[in-house]
Order: sequence, then structure tokens, then C-alpha cells
Amino acid sequence: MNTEYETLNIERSQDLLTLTINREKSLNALNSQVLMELKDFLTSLNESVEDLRGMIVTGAGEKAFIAGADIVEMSDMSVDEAHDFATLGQEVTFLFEELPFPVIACVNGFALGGGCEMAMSSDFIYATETAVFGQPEVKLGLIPGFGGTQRLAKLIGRNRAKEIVYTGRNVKCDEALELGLVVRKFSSKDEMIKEAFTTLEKISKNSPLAVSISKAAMNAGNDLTNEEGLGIEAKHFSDLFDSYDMKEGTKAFVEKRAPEFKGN
Ligand code: CO8
Repeated sequence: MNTEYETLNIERSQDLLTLTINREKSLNALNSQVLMELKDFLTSLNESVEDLRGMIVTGAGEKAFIAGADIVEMSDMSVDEAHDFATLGQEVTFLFEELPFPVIACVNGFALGGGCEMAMSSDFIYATETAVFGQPEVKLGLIPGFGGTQRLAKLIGRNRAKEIVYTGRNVKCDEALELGLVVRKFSSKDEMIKEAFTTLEKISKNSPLAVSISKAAMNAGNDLTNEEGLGIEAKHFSDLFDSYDMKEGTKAFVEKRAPEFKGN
């Protein structure tokens, strides 16, 4: 796992990671450097996934999670450069989505444009009272480019997403909670991070293999018909009968003791 980056801070605490986007002066805006470093970091995780059980993603400082893609850098991009930039940003969102362990986005302050899109590629979003979400791209003569036209609609429903994308308006924490974009609200960043760790620790007590496979099944189902999704579920469900963790989990239940999972 690579950990040395200019725009990212990576901390490991046992089997959990905290990834902080660290461009506080620009409200953690995503320029090419941040995106390339994110891609490198997320790709490098493949070597150590077996030892990891979860990750928190957050932004440096008190003001923003990520205030969007870097508008200064985008302002004079050519069509080809913009296509490469959007493709790189989308690749990063896929890498987040496909990590074989849970990822919680901890949003404090602004999560606009590409910031809202990065948060949506996590498994779920925790936010503080100060969080502000939005897809303001149309105000810049743009549209969401890192997945916002697709993931927001799937998360909160197409018509609600359309209203947010067409107006470019801000969505404060309470509304985001009502919409299901945010799953829990906190009064401070410290409390949010602490609770996100508690959630990941709770998840870590379950079979890492079962958590990872349930993530894969739910993500796959997002793009499939119910029938296809249920087919995937039945396949994954039955495959687990060949795993150590399933044998250990069911045996521990019968023997009335806590299971000791291995993740295989
Ligand atoms: N890009 C670059 N710099 C930014 C960005 C950004 N998205 N957001 C803030 N900054 C910079 C400001 O320029 C400022 O820098 P400086 O101090 O050098 O002037 C610094 O961060 C602090 O910002 P403000 O002074 O503006 O702080 P305020 O508290 O007054 O305002 C806001 C905070 C409301 C968040 C305001 O900064 C703002 O509106 N930012 C832009 C938000 C936005 O529109 N985001 C969406 C961007 S588009 C996008 O994300 C598209 C994604 C897909 C792209 C695919 C492309 C091909």
C-alpha cells in the first residue's frame, strides 16, 4: 500500500484506514493531481486488502469535504482534456465502489459537484450539521461529470435528482438525511469520525468475506433487473457454503460461542 502523497493523508489504525483529501486552501477541490494520487493509492490497496476491514474518507479542515472538481484547472481544458479528466474522476469513483470492504464518507461542510459524487461512491455517508451537498455544475455551464447524473438518481430517485441537478441548489444536512443521501447526522466532525470508526469496528466483528460479498451483490444489483440481481444473490449465497467463515459462523451459533472469522 502506497501512503506517501502530497494531496492525501493516509492513516492506518490496525485494520482500518482514514483517507483525508488534503488541499484545504482550495477547499479540497479535486484537481488532476488529487485524482491521480487517489487512483494510485486505491490501486495500491489491492496488495493489502486482505488485512483491511474498512476505510473512512474525509476532507481536511472544518470547511469542506470536497468543494468539487478544480474549477481553475477546468476553466481552460480542451474537449479531449475534459474527457480524460472526467474519465479519471469516474475511474476513481469505481475504485472506491469496488473496494472489498466498507467505505464511509464523512462529510463536514461542502460536498459539491465532484465532492458530492466522490461521497456517493462510498458505501454510505455520515455528515455533520454543517454539511452542504449539491450538484451546482449547471451554474458553470457544465453537467456532473464524475457520476452525478447516474448515482444521485439511483440513490434518491430520478425526479428528486433532476430537481437538484437542474437548479444546482444546495442541499443542507437535514434535507440530505430526509432524502436518504446521508444516513446519520452528527454535531461535530470529531464525533462523526469517532462514530464512523465504531461502525467499522462493529462491521469488522462480522465475517469479512460475507460483508465483502454482500457489498458486491448490492453494487451489482444497482445496474440489473430484480431477476438478474436475485440470480447473483443466490450464486453468492450458495458459494459461501464452501467458505471457512460460513462453517465457523454457523458452528459457533450451534455451540453458543462467539465466532472467529478469518475472511475466507
Ligand atoms: N475549484 C477550485 N478552487 C476552489 C473550488 C473549486 N471547486 N472551490 C473553492 N475553491 C477555492 C476558492 O477559489 C478559494 O481560493 P482563493 O482563496 O485562492 O481565492 C478557496 O477555495 C476558498 O473558497 P471561497 O473563498 O470561495 O470560500 P467561500 O466560503 O466564500 O465559498 C463555496 C465556499 C460556496 C464552496 C465556493 O468556494 C464555491 O462555490 N466553490 C465552487 C463550488 C462548485 O461549483 N463546485 C462544483 C465544481 S464543478 C464539478 O465538480 C464538476 C465535477 C465533474 C467534472 C468533470 C469535468 C470534465
